Amino acid sequence: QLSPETPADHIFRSKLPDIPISNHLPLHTYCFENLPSLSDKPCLISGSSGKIYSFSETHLIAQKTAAGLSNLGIQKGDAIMILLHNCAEFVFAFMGASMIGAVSTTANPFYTSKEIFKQLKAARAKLIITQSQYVDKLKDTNNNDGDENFPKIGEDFKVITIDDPPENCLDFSMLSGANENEIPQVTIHPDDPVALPFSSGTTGLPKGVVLTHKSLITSVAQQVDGENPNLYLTHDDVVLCVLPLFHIYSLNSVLLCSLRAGAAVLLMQKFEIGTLLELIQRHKVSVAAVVPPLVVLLAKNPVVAQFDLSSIRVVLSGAAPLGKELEDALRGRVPQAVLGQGYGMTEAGPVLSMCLGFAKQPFPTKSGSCGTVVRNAELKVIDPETGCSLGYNQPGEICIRGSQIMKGYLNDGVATAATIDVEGWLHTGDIGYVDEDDEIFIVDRVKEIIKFKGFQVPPAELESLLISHPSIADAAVVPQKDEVAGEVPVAFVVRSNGFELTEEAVKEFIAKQVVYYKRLHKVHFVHAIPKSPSGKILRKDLRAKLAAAAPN
Ligand code: 4UU
Repeated sequence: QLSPETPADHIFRSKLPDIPISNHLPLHTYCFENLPSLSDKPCLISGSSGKIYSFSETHLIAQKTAAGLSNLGIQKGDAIMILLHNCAEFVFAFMGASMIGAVSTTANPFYTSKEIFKQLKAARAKLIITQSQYVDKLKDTNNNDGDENFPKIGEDFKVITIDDPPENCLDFSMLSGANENEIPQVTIHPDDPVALPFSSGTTGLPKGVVLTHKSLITSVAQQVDGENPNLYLTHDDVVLCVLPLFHIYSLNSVLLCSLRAGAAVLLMQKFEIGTLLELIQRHKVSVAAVVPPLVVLLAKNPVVAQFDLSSIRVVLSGAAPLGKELEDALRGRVPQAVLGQGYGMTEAGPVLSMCLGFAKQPFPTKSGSCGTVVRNAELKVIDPETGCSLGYNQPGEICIRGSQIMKGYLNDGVATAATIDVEGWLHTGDIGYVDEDDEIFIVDRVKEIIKFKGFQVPPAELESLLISHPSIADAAVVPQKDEVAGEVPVAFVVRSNGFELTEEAVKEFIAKQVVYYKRLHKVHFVHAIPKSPSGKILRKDLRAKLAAAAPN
C-alpha cells in the first residue's frame, strides 16, 4: 500500500502491445518451434568455408551433440565452457547443452590462461570446447600458482577441439557423431539456467550471470515475436554474425533471434574489413548487427565504396554509444537501410530497448536514440540520489523489470541484491532519459565499467592485478575517451616507498595477464588515490582529471 506522500512510479512501456510469450518451453524447443516449415532453409552459413547447414541439419547436429555431451558424463545442471570464435560448432554446442539441461558459459578464446581459469573455476565447468591452438593455455602448469587442487585437463575437466585434437583432448566428432536417439530424458524447468555469461555489472569483478530458459525466451520473443515484431526478421533474411557469439549481444540478438525467426546466420570467424565486405556482397546480407567501431569503419573506410551493400536493409548497433554524427555518416553508405540501436546489458537478458524503426510496421525514430523499451517489460528512470522515479526528459539511472532479466549472479547473493531490488527492478548503472516520443537516450554511466569497442573492461580486475605488484602501493583504473575504441583503460598508480617503477613496466606487467583489450593505455604516477571516507575510489575525480588534461 502506497502512502499518500509516495508518488507512484513513472513507468515507461513499449508502444507495441504486450504479447503472449511461450516462456514455459525449454529454449531449444522454442528456438526450433518452427522447424517443420523451415527444414531445408539455410540456417547457418560458414563465412570461411561457404558450408551451409539447413535448419533440420542444424537441429539434428545439435541433438547429436546433446547425446555426445551426455555420453561424456555431462548431466542436467552441469556447465560446459564454449571457448570458440564464431563457428557452427558453437551453435551445436550451445543448443546441444540446452537439450540436456546443461548450461553454457561462453568465454573469449583470446583470454589469457589466468582469465580462462578464473571463469572455468567459478562456473565449475566440466568440459571445454575450443580450438587446438588454445589448448596450451588450458594446461595447469601455466597458472596453478603452486595450487595442487588446480583443475587439470583429463582429470577435472575434458577438452574437445573442433580441429585435430592435441594430446589428452577429444575430437568434436565425439559429440556431433553421437546417436541422437540417446539423448537422456530430462525435465527442464523455465527457471533452470541455460547460459552463464560473465559480467562485472555495476561494480567489482566479473561474475557469472545466470540466464534461464525463461529469461532468454522472453528476451528473444520481445524482439522477434508477435504480429508486429520489434525486430522484424523474415525467412529471407541473412543476418551478419561478425560480433562474437561469446558475448550476449550476438548470442541473443543475432543467433537466437534468427533461429526463432527462421533467418539465416552468416558466421564470420574473425573480423577483417575486406572479407566482411566481400561476404556481405556475396551472401546478400540483409541485417547487420554491429558495434560503433564497426560503424566507424563502414562509414569512413574508402574501401567500402568498392562493394555492393545494397542488400542491407537493417543496421543494428549496440553495446556502446553511437553518436548522431556517426549514424548520419553511415547513412551515406547504406541509404536504403534503416539504422538504429539496441541497448543491452548482460544482466538484463540482455535487451532493454530496441529501435522501433526495425518493426514490421515501423515507427519514425531519431538518430542517437537507443530505441524504445521492449514489450512485456517495464522501464523507469530514477534519481540516483533519492531513488524517486522521474518523468519524460529527466536524466537518471535506468531500471528495467520483466521476465527476461537474469535470475541473479552465480553464488553471489550480495551482488544480486545490490543489482535487483526487492520489487524486481534491475538497476543498470546507466544514466539516460526517455523523450516525449518514448525514445531512450543514454548520456552517462554511474557504474565502474570501461567499454573498449563494446567489450567489458572491469576496473576492479585491473586494480587487483596492479596491487599485487610488489612495487605498487595503491591503484585506480578509469576510462579515458578514445576516438577508435570509445574508451580505453588508464591507471593511476601509487608507487611503494622507495621503489623505481616505469610506466612501461606497469603496462607490461598487466599486458602479460589480460586479453588485449584490457591493456593499460597510460599510467599516471600519483602520491595518493582520491577516496571517499568509506574508502571508495572517487572515480569521478580521476575521470575529471583526465578530461581536464586531454588536449582538445
Ligand atoms: C550506449 O553491451 C551489452 C549488450 C548489448 C546489446 C545486446 C543486445 C546491444 C544490443 C542488443 O540487441 O552488454 P554488456 O553487459 O557487455 O554491457 C552493458 C553496458 C550497458 O549497461 C551500457 O553501459 O553497455 C552499455 N551499452 C550501451 N551504451 C550497451 N548498449 C548501449 C547503447 N548505447 N546502445
